[in-house]
Amino acid sequence: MTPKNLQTWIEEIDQLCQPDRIEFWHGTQKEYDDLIEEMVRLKKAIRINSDKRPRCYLFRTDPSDVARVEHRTFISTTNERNAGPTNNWVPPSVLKPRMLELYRNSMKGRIMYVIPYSMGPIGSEFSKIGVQLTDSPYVVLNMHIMTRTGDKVLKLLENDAAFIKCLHSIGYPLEDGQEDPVWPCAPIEQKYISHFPEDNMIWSYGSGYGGNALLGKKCFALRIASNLARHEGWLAEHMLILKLTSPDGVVKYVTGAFPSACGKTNLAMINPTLPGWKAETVGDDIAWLRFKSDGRLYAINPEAGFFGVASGTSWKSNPNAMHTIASDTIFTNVALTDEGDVWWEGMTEEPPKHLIDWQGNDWYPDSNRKAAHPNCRFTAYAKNCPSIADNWEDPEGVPISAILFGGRRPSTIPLIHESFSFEHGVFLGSIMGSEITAATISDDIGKVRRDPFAMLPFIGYHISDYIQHWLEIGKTSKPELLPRIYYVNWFLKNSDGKYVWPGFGENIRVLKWIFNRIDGVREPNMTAIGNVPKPEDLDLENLEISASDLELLLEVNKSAWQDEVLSIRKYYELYGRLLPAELERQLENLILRLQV
Ligand code: GTP
Ligand code: SPV
Ligand code: MN
Repeated sequence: MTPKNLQTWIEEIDQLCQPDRIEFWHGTQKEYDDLIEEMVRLKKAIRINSDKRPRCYLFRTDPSDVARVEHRTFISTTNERNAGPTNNWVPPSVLKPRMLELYRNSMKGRIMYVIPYSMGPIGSEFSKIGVQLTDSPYVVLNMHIMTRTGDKVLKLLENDAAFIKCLHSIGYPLEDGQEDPVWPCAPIEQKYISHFPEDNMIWSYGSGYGGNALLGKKCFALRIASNLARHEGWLAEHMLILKLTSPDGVVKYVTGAFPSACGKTNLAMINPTLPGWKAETVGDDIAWLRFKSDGRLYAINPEAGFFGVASGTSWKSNPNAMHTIASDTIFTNVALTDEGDVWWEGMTEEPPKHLIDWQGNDWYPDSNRKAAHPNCRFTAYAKNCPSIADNWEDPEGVPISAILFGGRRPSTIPLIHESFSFEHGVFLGSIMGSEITAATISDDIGKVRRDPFAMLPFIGYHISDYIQHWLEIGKTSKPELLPRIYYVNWFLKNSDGKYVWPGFGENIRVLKWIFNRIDGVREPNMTAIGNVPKPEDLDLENLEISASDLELLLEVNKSAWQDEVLSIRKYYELYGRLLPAELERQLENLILRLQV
């Protein structure tokens, strides 16, 4: 039985969007198999050679619909103040009528799917329910992998329980007899990824790709959830969750906030190169965190799958991901080999002699263009990951000992530094910067931008209130129970423009130092910006690294930091008079320390 509040909403959207018919997603494998078969029959999906990769499929999107569209993403609050300076704002009184016009008859000629889904393990006290209405079968298939879907979730909505209303249309109605393109979507200026926190509602129109369309992910689990978290006293963050076991059998959990395409999935699936260390995956993109009565911060992964960057993923860099995507995976915008398998840049050292590129054209190594789109992705079940932790679905979550911030910074930021306190850690989160990656559509890819807490595109409210919320939540527990905060940078480059740090499995060396620091076993070098390892305390056994490279990795260059301070000062102007006093204090202290 459909709950009455859900039924009423479905009828309203049915009237508005005029789909040919409505289908409920029950969440079974059979439905998934039937729908994907239908996609293959309609030539909207390509079956990957099942001898190579059973039950895997390739989708190719329209070249205009390949990543999140930040400039078309809106936080729609009555007052502009509540969206703040980092979000695009249009008031609901303007945005709703504009979008209603677009939604009118937008599902003609299509099926509207009703997908009840849970973010977080079903029935966990910390999980939340959404219902997505969508006219995109691709979205349905992806939601099936990325979230817990179907009847078991619908059951939780009995008694008219509240849920997040998520409306999605690709914005491409079909008239009778009109031919359907392979990837229908609306032109960029008609795309809207809109959030109405006052109504707990998401309206997405015109895009079928990733975070624009899989509404459980960035729209719900970050933008809407960050609003709920702020009022309910918890945190919704763009973080991986990693379980680490030392050779002595001691377990610690760490989270890491790195901007899009900056290494979360890779760190979450790290294959440690140091003997005796074990790493297991709890989550790779989003963490919901809250303090429990023991005073510690606990995290759950609200997702059930990975929507991971394929580019750069190889047996060498991320074997756990390669195992995960060996079957039952949806690939988007990757290249196709002559054997009917998938390929992308970085998967093998030598590219194949011939490929079909992500747009369906012949490709040769001398073609002078990428065979796969830089933001090509795999959608795979978390449960298929060989490094998944056995307690990854623990409804209580896992206790966090350390939080890592990081990003792509070719200079200035050392390999690792430790904050002096929780407040200093919040300051480090606020000044995070990173090169813009292909995970968003932008003309500025490669330029460094400030991306506080890796949440710039995902904070659903005012940035100052967000920072203040972090500061306040830190006061709800004892300092010694709070997670320690670190800043890492795997992406330092030398004067030849090459990465100095080998990264990937070797990042365990940095994690080991953190592990020891938490236990208070190693004294660090105290610098103006934070605590840096003494070179002898970084385990470099069996790693070839020159003395000059090591110096570069651990260096705090005062003149570069003088420039950094000016840039932070400029960036803080964005906050205006709402800059939290603690950030101002931290910046002044940094300036003083740099003068010594
Ligand atoms: P989103 O899914 O967009 O949030 O990305 P993510 O943060 O999960 O990034 P991911 O782990 O998918 O990595 C993105 C890219 O960075 C891939 O091409 C990786 O190969 C590369 N990468 C990840 N970790 C490292 C590292 O330690 N060193 C270097 N050099 N590259 C890395
Ligand atoms: C990101 O961009 O941070 C992603 C990919 O994880 S998407 O789901 O498209 O947001
Ligand atoms: Mn992400």
